[in-house]
Amino acid sequence: MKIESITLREIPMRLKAPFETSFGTVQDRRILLVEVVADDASGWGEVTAGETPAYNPETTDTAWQVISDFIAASLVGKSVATASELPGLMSQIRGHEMAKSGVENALWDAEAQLKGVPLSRLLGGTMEEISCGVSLGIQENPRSLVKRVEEELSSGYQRIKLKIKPGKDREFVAAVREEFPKIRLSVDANSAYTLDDAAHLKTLDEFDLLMMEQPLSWDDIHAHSKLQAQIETAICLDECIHNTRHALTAIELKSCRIINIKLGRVSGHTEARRMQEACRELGVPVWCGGMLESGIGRAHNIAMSTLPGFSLPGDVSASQRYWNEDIIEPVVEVTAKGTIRVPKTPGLGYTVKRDRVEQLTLRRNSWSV
Ligand code: OSB
Ligand code: MG
Repeated sequence: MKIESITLREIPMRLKAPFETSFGTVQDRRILLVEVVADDASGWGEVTAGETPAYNPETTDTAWQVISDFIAASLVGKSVATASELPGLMSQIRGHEMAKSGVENALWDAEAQLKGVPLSRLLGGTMEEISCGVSLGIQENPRSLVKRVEEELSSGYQRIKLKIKPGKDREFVAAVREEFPKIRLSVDANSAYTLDDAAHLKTLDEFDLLMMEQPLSWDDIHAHSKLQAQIETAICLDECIHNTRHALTAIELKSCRIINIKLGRVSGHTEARRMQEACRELGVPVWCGGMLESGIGRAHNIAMSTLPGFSLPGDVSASQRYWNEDIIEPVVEVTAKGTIRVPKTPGLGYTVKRDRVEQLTLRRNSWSV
């Protein structure tokens, strides 16, 4: 495949409702889209960086700069046999995983189209349907949270994840667990606690949670091993894990029993695939996390979730939970039993609404041979 051109765009997309986590609230997303043309196929990727560096160090603007100044020009004109060669070509760039992921994943889409296969199959995925959960932002009070949970359960979602932070944790989890004693329930703290909170976090053991996601510092695998030794609930790492080495370190240190894989955080499909395979060999379940993606990022998440290591429901849910109008057709829909049927057409399996993207584009950069 010869990389003929790369186009980077920024589009604004407003979430239907504000989404609150321990690190802040977002409603107006600033999303970067990458289009790579290779051998006349056009593939799309999404940069999943946030607007601020509160989840990880990247932002929409840092990704724009890194792709513009260090990635795009160096790749245009290059020929590769497969998209899995791209990490090698970007290896001199430290970090900036989300910037790299947007570019690499676009080429994976193009490659799948050129080969006439669904992206899920090109990646080695085997599932025809994936299991879905939802991530609920922090709510005003326990009562309003219970109401939200009820709505999501009636849509069929198989697992509910509650965002928590100090002061908005135990009481909220207790209210949901009391109302729904049997559901698969998780919490995600996005690094809001320290080891000093170990005794408090241990009190969540009684709620029979499927997992507690990233309670401690975003970059501290070691502290999580100390916490995991003190609590029954399985810790799941999100922010700490950027590559397979990190995953292996966390597993060896017993810092977690589950890993959340996000394409952006681990720099793209090549590394995500390697990580799920390594985890599978060690018997550690993984699942696909979400970053409030547009339909393009969502479609990549669906393809990745078909790999055999993804044995728990992901934060991959219907387009209509996020957007009044998505940028793909058809939009992502969830069945009454809380699954998404994996598309069978070549590439991402959804069509990018070019006119809509064009209309929304705030800035654009293009590189071609
Ligand atoms: O920690 O999983 C997270 C959103 C933004 C940043 C971090 C996280 C999240 C979510 C939302 O939980 C998942 C989604 O519905 O896309
Ligand atoms: Mg998380």
